[in-house]
Amino acid sequence: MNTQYWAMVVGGLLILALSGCSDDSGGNETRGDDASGARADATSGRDDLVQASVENFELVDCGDVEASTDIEVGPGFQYNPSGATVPQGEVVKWVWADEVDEEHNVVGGYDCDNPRSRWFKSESSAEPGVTFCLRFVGEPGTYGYQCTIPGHCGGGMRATVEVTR
Ligand SMILES: [Cu+2]
Repeated sequence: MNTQYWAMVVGGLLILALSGCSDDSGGNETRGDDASGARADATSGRDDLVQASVENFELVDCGDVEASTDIEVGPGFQYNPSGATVPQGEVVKWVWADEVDEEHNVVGGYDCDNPRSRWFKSESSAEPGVTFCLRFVGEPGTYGYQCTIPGHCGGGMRATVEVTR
């Protein structure tokens, strides 16, 4: 065996070792989206809100239930009332206002940068009279929601539902 042969073997091993190390980083990033589950609405400016999870809400068909609280969606970037209350276990019904002229929706989470569509998400609609119903089965406390049409939440289209005993 000559020196050239050993140089080739050592060189080959080096290349293998280097390529084996090269993909250690990356692929493990966690993002502050729905995948993170029950993370607090940390940047929402509201530390009084319940750290909810999907189990706190039950999507129901508005045709099958009697809602105990109605909230109007729009017109403009608002829900009315913005601070609704509902007894625990009862249903909130969102109704798209007669004057609505652009798309809105109802999505869990108060932080505009971190909507929780996993908790609940209505359709996006610009149709007056559209409804969305949700039974609040979680612990008493204040729950946030928002409109995720770009610019709406930042423009003020977010609100809360307080669940009472
Ligand atoms: Cu909207």
